[in-house]
Amino acid sequence: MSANDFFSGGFSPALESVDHFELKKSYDLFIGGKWVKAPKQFATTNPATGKVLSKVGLAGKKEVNQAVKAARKAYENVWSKMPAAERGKYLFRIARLIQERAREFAVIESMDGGKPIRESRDIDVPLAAAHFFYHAGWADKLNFAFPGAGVNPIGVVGQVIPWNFPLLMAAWKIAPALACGNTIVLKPAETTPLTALKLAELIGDSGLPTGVVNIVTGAGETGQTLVEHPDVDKVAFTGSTAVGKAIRRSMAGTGKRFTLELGGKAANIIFEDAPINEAVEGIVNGIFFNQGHVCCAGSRLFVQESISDKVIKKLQKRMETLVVGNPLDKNTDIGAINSPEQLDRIKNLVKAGKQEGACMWQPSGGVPRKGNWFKPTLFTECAQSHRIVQEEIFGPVLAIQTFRTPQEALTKANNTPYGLSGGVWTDKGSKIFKMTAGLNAGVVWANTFNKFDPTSPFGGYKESGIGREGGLQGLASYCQLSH
Ligand code: TAP
Repeated sequence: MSANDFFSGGFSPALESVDHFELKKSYDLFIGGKWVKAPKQFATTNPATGKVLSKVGLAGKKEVNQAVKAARKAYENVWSKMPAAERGKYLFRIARLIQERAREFAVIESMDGGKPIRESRDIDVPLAAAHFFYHAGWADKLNFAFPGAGVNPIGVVGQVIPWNFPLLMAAWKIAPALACGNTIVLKPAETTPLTALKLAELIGDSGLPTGVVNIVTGAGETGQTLVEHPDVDKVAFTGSTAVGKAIRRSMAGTGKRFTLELGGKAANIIFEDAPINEAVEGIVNGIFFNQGHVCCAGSRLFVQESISDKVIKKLQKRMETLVVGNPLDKNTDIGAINSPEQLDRIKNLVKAGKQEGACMWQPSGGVPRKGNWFKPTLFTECAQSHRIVQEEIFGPVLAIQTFRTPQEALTKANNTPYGLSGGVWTDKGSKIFKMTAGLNAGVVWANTFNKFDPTSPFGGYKESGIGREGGLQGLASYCQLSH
């Protein structure tokens, strides 16, 4: 496929080059510091073109067991015994290596996952490095993080991550676990294994003692084998609520520690006194960032009735300018949908939205002919009971409702099984305090959206999960604290 097969929004293509790194034809599993062949392999494809990028190993029971054993050995013989300041040095080294190879990681992330290069370059990769830097700093200061407490590692941690932020989610999981003295077996998502495997290469280059980090690729079954392994002391899972519930059931009675970071259906609430143009940018960023494949996406918009016509008109005008196209083009705002399965899920929920009586609008621009694409979409005339209002779509689809009073906005915003994130746009500080305190969500942004920082704990309530990642709260979940 040539650059011209993609829709460019009228701009000349500004393509990121792909000749500065090497993708191997196939990748094995990273176990005990070695590359171990799996009995079977599966292909990982570029969702923008449908082309196979590489083949990766499918880890079965034997390989997962081998990885857990390697992690146990490294835990007992090396990592838990190493002076904390030495552990910190490895984390600093990994952080710096990510920075050095940032361009390579960004391009592979966009090719394997479909997200725009601007986002992988400016958000995913720098934040992944920032997570290693942040946790490197804590490694020898854990007694100051939890004053008065005895701080010990937990042991071997089984980590399972989703496909929407593959490298960043790996960093969120690996950095705090290592800083606290644990060893790891990590399973990336089936559709986006490549940056985790590149991270394995980098970890090898960093000289990290063998077996401290093991990376096993595979599908859901590989993840299940890992989280159910009897020698895993803690499970850290990020993914859908349905799988999170199944994992929690399977862990009942095992005594394993766990954190579950699950789905969301965030409310983005715009008051009539808000700075409207900024709020419109916040709405766009809230729902169309990463094609809406974001757990904390502002997928439900609540606009105060008095300004709803104005906001919707401005939003539609802005949506007309969004470029949907080649993820490697620096002009692209919305890249490819991660997989045909996810595209089907989006299409089914959009169909349900229309059937249930909501009113759909999409901009006039086209989408590329080949690959997985979905136009940025908004729905008005939505009811609280509509599936598009209640269920996580995980795509570039926004459900809009209106409200008259702050209390009405809060009641509607909290009427979902989820409780991950939210946003409030208003000129009044007092309203910000009232709304943020009233929203049943783990993370709430005021006059901004989708801002992430390693110092800030992230996580949800209700069906959005249990536990936090980032900040002191995230650190605590990788330690055994005794008082
Ligand atoms: P899932 O289908 O739940 O998959 C997540 C991971 O779990 C993948 O690696 C998956 O492997 C694996 N898996 C599947 N079945 C499993 C099982 N029975 N036992 C153990 N592991 C299993 O989610 P997804 O579609 O990849 O990701 C989207 C979801 O993640 C959304 O709901 C989103 O909101 C949520 N998410 C939440 C957060 C936070 S921080 N709350 C952040 C990002 C995403 P395969 O890929 O091979 O199926």
